Amino acid sequence: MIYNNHILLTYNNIYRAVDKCGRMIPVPYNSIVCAAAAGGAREPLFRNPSASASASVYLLQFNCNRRRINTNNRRNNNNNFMDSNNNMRTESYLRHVDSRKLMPNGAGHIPHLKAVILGEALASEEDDLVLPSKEFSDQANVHSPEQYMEMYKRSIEDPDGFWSEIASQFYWKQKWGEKVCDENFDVRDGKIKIEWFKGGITNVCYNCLDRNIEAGLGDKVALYWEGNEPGLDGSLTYSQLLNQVCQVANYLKDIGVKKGDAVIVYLPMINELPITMLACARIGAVHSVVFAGFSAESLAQRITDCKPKAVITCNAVRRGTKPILLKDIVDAAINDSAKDGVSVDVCLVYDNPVALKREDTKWTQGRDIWWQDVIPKYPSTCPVEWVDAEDPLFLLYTSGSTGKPKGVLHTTGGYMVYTATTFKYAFDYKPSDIYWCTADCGWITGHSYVTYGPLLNGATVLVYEGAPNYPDAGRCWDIVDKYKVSIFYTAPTLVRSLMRDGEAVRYLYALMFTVYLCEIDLRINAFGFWIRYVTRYSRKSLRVLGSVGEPINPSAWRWFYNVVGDSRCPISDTWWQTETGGFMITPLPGAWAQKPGSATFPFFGIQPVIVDEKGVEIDGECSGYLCIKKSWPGAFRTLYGDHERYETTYFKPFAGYYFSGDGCRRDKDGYHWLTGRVDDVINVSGHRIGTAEVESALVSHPQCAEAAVVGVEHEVKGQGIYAFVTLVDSVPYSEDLRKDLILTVRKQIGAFAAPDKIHWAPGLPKTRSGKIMRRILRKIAARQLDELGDTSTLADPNVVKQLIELSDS
Ligand code: 6R9
Repeated sequence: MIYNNHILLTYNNIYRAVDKCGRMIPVPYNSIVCAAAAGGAREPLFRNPSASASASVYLLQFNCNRRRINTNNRRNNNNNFMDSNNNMRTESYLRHVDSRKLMPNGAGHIPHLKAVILGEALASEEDDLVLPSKEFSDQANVHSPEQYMEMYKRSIEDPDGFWSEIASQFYWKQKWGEKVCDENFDVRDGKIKIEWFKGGITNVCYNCLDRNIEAGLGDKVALYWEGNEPGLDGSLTYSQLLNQVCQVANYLKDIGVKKGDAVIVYLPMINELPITMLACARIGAVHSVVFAGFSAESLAQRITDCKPKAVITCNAVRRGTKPILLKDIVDAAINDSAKDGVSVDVCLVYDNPVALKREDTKWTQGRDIWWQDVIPKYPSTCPVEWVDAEDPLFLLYTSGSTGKPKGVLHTTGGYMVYTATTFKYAFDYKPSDIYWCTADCGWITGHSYVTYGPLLNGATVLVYEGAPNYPDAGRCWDIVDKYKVSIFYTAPTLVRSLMRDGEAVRYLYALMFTVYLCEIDLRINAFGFWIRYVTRYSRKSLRVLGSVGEPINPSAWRWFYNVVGDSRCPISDTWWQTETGGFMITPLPGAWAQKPGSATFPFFGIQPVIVDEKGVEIDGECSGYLCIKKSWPGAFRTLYGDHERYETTYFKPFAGYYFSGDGCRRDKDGYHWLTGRVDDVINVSGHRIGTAEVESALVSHPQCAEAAVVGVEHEVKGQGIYAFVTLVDSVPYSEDLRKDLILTVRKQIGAFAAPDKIHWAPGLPKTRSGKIMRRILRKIAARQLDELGDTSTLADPNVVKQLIELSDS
């Protein structure tokens, strides 16, 4: 049925229209009747595969009766699921919903448009359940809410038993001591301390490679590598990977790198990056990977802080068409750090002739050395340095509220057990999977879920060097088809940008559709073929999708689910942080229904609590600050060289808890909805508003592609809401549209949340990992243009200039 040029869907007797961009628009029932009566209906356009299915819909509902806030319950062991005696307070029960009665015609594939629009038309996001198929659940590692609850209950009631059973699946030269976990999580009781498997002697590299090879995986592909240029690729089996890791490990030992020494790695996404990380782990050295997009200044800051024995880099890399001269950046950084008294004696440089010729690479004799000239000469076996579970594995710098980056320190045993387990369950990993995570190893996601988590499971991992939209926006799906990728893990920002690139195509679809009605679609269909960025690829191999890095707004979630995953693949929206080492709140894809935009429930052993500003736990349906009660194996142990800052930032704000810095809402069914960093919370006339909430409302407008909201000083309200808005391609800026956007927010959140200013933004200032740099937006909003700070880490620094030019438009 067509309504107002939109495609109309019905579901649960609620009518929604789908606009040209695939977004939902509520439609009053009367309008539909009118539209149909006026001849707007054209049947049959909809097929509903589920209408005939006899499967029932189960709604997982946790009992979240709102309880009185009890200040005394902070320090006992109860959480959302357990009572004060540690019994399962929260009974899970299944509310049985007869799908055949409630699922009307209207959900399902629309044959001619080949778009999939399913399960979107529900009254509110909270009730918008997307269920895994029965086939998926049947084969899943955790296949039901009951199985999850049983395992979760054990992980909380008997964490030592739960985690030591899992840890025993790994190789330990010597088993850990009496205590599986030893912690002080409360600053009031002294120094914060987290230790897991202390006294246990192991090695993560050994567990990733040697152990898997001994188990018969020597010939299995460990790493596929896809270059920036289509056609440039390679692969390494587990045995080949071990050989190369050993050669690098032997070289590092030869130049004097010892257990506990730091090594800075500044490499692009080539196999040599995980190889170097594993080589460091093998000899007990502490790697500190710096994303090869950071400026010389940032790199120098990190070199000065951790004083590495060597820096490992590459002469240059191509991302898209752009060559980036990494060695020049390293040279400048090493010069800078020398001024601060920290000198680097060895710089190992991988020769990447595709991006830059050897002879064009600037060279410092005596310090610089070509990777290819030395590494192949070293033996391909190397004895393992056995380390304590609490010896450091790596340092990863992450930005804090001050200018000085924080060196997040992770140790060996707990991190190993935790990343492996989270990977297995959150992605429902099976040995036949081909896994691709688009993150760079310069971020925590690349540590835990490109390198360690997957390799510990003996998985086949794809490493992609290039830009996701090079040579066009179909590259990701081309790669998925080429390698038969079955698990695809990415960031919402990538989802949105690929979704946006598809917009032009959708306008064309609308045109094609109109012409189709006139029965002359053939030629236009042929034309449409080459620009259908997603649907021209099969993507049949995909089984599980994943999202990380920021809240995924429901419309991006739906596009990811419906278009990329063909409404087949559950999405694991994994909430976690550099500090947490691994997933904290995440769907287990076969176990329960998802809600678009919600990270759902805690992983095993994780006790999330929501507290108010006084640090009082709030139960049931609520919003507040997200904290974690009790430690988990993957937690970071300190900030390198600054344990005090560690305690002040994470453990002092709410004594007795780890404070995540994120806001969170728990809905009536117990689902967790991350609302963004609390430093991004705006307080307007006493109303606390998450920037992510306003952004989500703005992007639900059909003509808004992306939005970023910051607070600005406001004479009357304290803070005002300032929204930067990127429109869908080719939509012109207009006063009417501005009003309409404000109205959308008023409607979705309330008048108090209406933006005071809409600032048109052709693009938003993002880091190369895709995070919006709100610091810059705040300065632009406040017109403090001389205080913009370092913009060199932006993916496109020009964006800032454009925004300033549009300030008063
Ligand atoms: C893994 C990673 C951590 C911050 C975190 C939160 C945001 C990450 C999220 C998410 C909502 C998710 N975040 N995953 N917010 N839903 N699924 O990104 O680590 O770079 O340290 O960032 O990212 O705000 O506090 P990191």
